[in-house]
Amino acid sequence: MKPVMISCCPIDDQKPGTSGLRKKTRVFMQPGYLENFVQSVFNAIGGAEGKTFVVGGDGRFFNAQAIQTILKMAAANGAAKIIVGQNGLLSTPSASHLIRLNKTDGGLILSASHNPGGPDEDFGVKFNTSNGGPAAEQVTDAIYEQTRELSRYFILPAGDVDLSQTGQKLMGDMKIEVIDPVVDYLALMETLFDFDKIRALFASGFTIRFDAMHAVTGPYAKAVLEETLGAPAGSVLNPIPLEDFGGGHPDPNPTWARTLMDLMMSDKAPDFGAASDGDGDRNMVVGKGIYVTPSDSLAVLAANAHLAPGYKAGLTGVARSMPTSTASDRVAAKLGIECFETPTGWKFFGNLLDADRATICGEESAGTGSNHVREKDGLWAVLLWLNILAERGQSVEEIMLEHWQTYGRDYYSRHDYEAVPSDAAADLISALRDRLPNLPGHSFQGMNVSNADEFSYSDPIDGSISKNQGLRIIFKGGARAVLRLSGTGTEGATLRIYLEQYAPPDTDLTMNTQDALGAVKRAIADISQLESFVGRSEPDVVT
Ligand code: VG1
Ligand code: CO
Repeated sequence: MKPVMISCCPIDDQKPGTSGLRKKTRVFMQPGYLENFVQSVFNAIGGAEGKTFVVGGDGRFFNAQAIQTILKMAAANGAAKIIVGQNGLLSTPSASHLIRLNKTDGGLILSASHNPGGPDEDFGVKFNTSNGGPAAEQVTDAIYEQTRELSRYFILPAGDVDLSQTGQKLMGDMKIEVIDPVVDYLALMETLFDFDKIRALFASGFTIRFDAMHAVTGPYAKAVLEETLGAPAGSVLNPIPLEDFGGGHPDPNPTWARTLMDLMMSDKAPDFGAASDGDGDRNMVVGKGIYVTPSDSLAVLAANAHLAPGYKAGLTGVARSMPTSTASDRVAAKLGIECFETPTGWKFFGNLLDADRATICGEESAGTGSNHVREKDGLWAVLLWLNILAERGQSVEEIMLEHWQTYGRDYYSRHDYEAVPSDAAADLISALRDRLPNLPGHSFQGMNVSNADEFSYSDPIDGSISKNQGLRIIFKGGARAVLRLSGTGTEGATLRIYLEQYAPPDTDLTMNTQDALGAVKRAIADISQLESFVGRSEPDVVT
């Protein structure tokens, strides 16, 4: 069978965002649209000839069809082998692991992560390089350039491959290995955590509810938590991946994981609650009656990681994205290790992890991970929490209180304004950018600005510079507001306002978060003229 060359026209809207290319599913389903991007990936990395890739996705609508197209294109471009998850399923962290384990040339992950799925919702494609991590900006820039000049792509006119059974297949000359998505991932987790201790914890009556939100972590969580660690059947909620995630947003935050939140705040709450997102890289952690902000979770995991076998030797450093609270910086200082502040998006942690400068990384958007893979990893975070709970024998609430009494507490919340007209959002940012130099020394709603700038990152490993990564306004008295526009949305703009207020250990550590942030919220609304640009003063999503 011979590859067919198809003439096509360049497409100008395929610039990868924070995490790959995300569009409405129907945009991806247009003839040639996915093909254009996939061929551009192959071209940007010097061709697919003789290479091996991992391919899988979160099972959302169009996943199965897109995988068949990618297989046929990889075969036509001369790829030697593709490792693909059974039924096309792979969580993002397990794809990252498989890329590393099998020393492949990279992988294509099909997901729009926490965005809803279905014919009228979102789809996405992400390219990860041979270190297992999301392609760095230099690579995504090269892909984008290709998409805008492409004139032809290659595809094998082969029939679809049956991905429902594991085993070896052939497509033309290309090998296809269909694997169980869970096996290698589970084996990796066993090397990091004390499974016996966690098993004993469950055997002692400790209860958990893990909401897989009808997304890809269902099969992983069932295999790990229920079948391996002995959590009773039914501990994993919504375990079956559905093409439309049952109509929900597979986004583990207090707004979209409402059912779990309500349960955790009720008198029927289990000891531990957790949820994960569409592609399994995010996690939400909730104790009985207490929500743990992702920024705090990162800090607690960093402070206690040495209790798990995989991190017994200690951490080399901790990295967080800029909008993430500074809670983990204080842990790093106490441990005497480096801490790093990177732009939003996991791709910026890759160099630090590869160079062993950071062991644990995290983002305020419910992403935590370590050097075991090059992606954030939802189930990994849950297992590290369980290992810590098993070792310390305390509740989540007790652990949080002790942590705050030691390090102080960062009251933290993100306010999202969704579907804002793109022009209005851009105007707000540019007007605020212009005002930044004049803010320090002035007071707004009783809050005094001490510093204001636009974040720009210089990568300590390769020296690359990433500009325009968010506006930060720092106030006297330990408050901070950060504003940036989302790079993962598919409709209009999403304005993210990140609010933070530090409370030292000897102050009130048990305030209501939104109350504690009231002053900084009012100050930033005033400074940014929020209502006059956006026409609203209350957010759509509060995390
Ligand atoms: C969001 C989050 C960011 C995260 C990214 C991808 O990006 O803020 O922290 O890395 O999603 O996560 P943005 O540009 O919309 O703020 V996922 O779980 O979509 O792979
Ligand atoms: Co995700």
